Amino acid sequence: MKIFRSISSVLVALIAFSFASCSEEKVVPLSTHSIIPLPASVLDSEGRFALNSNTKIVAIGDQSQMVLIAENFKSSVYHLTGLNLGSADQDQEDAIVFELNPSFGQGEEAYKIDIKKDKIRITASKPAGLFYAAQTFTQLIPTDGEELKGTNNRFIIPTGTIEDKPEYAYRGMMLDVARHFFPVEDVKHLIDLIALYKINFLHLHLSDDQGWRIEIKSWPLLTTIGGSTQVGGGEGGFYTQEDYKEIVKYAQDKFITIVPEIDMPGHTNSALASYGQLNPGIIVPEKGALPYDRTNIGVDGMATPLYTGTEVGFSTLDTKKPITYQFVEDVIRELAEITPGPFIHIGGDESHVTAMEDYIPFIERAQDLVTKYGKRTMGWDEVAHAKLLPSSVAQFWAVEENAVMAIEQGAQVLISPSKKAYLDMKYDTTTQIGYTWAALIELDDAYNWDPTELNENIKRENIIGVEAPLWAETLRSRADMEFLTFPRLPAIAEIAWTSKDLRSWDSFSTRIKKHGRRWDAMGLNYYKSPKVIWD
Ligand code: TNX
Repeated sequence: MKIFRSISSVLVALIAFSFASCSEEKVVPLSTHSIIPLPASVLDSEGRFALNSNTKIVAIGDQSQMVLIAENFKSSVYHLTGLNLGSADQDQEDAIVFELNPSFGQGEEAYKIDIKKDKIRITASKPAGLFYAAQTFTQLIPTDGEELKGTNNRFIIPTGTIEDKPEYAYRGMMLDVARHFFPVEDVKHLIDLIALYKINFLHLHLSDDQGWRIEIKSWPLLTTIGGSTQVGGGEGGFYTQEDYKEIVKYAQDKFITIVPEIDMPGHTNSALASYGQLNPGIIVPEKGALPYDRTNIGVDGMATPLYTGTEVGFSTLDTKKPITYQFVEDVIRELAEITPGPFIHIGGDESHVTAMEDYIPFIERAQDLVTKYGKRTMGWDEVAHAKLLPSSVAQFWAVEENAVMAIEQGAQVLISPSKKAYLDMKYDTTTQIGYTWAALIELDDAYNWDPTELNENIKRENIIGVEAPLWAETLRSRADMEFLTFPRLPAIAEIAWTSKDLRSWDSFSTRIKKHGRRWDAMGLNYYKSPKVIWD
């Protein structure tokens, strides 16, 4: 009897289900949609909006700013649905209205999406907010983008209201283009991907021992010699200043600010190989510490050999010679001229062969030069040994005490703990690429932490935001870059965007599945973490 009852209830449920799916499309309520990063507030209401070929886009507000938002949005909708949405000037029914309203308040990046049966209204006080709203909205469209649907299709969006704003102002990713060079097209591709998750800073690690990747007109050998190779001895490459400007502009259109890094005074072999004048030639810390024949490194003023290995910490600029500061100033000046964003990153990590008494004044002079050219200094946490300006930012990656020292000097910290946020760490022991020196970082490890819980002296108000660095010693292709970045980057993006009390692994691990389906449709080479039950 019991069995019969349960069989019949299953049958009833099946019939009800098939009836529902024939007569009307199944709609996932707004609050259970798979939005990443999770918005601050989502309220359901009874009803549905049908996105279809008659839906019009209406843009209210300064048109010079609105065009970009509307065009970006239309192109995302087209790629997901095949619908070619038209525009209308008037606020009207069956429209998605984007409204730039300075009195909306709530901060520069906040937005509201109000979905009613006959109209969707998206409001923000700044274009960035509208852009983020568009990213959220495209995640609501019930398709994986698997094929271009015919224009007769309707896409049902549940009604309700989303109100949202980020926890942190800086939500970043770093790409190391020095160890392996990535051409402009790969960087643009990465920008497209991270913009979907409301990342707003892309830090480019433009120089290291193995390669110098940005044209500096006053020191041309940096790229012709210093940029000529990479880890493993491949061809290398570099961005001309025009290439760099193109990346900056492309990123800007997706509300992403480029943070250029020139790593100094260590991690500079590519510069020393290009210009021997920068080589102190006295640095032989201990026998065997240099990863190559030290014929030249030991000779003051001689260019070093190019380096294609993966050791760190063996090189340094000559911190005592005036020519070094001419070099640093030229590089910072040229970089500042082509960088509209507020930050220049001076590196400062792992300068193991620079004596502390030389390191400190070097960092302070570099910081002064960044300030002279109108920018704020960023540096890896070691820079806190120097006297930091309150406008400077120390990027915590390894030593908590350094981060605390920076805070005590009035500077803010950017949180990139290598044990949690390093995208070049392997997922598990079977991962083919990446490193293990900091940790193995599975998807739940990348998700289950909070910047305010690392150290009691690193408090919410000291933190500018979160950044996930992708070092590239072991990466050889765009596919490798994708594999280590996804799905961990969305996890870090949620830590940076969504307030701590709203986040949970259970919820995230359910929502990420839907993204996996879209990534499949895009042909993205992501890691199918066993921590998630993928669709
Ligand atoms: C440490 S993180 C480095 C990089 C390496 C990375 C590899 C940091 C500031 N320095 O030079 O690429 O480890 O994981």
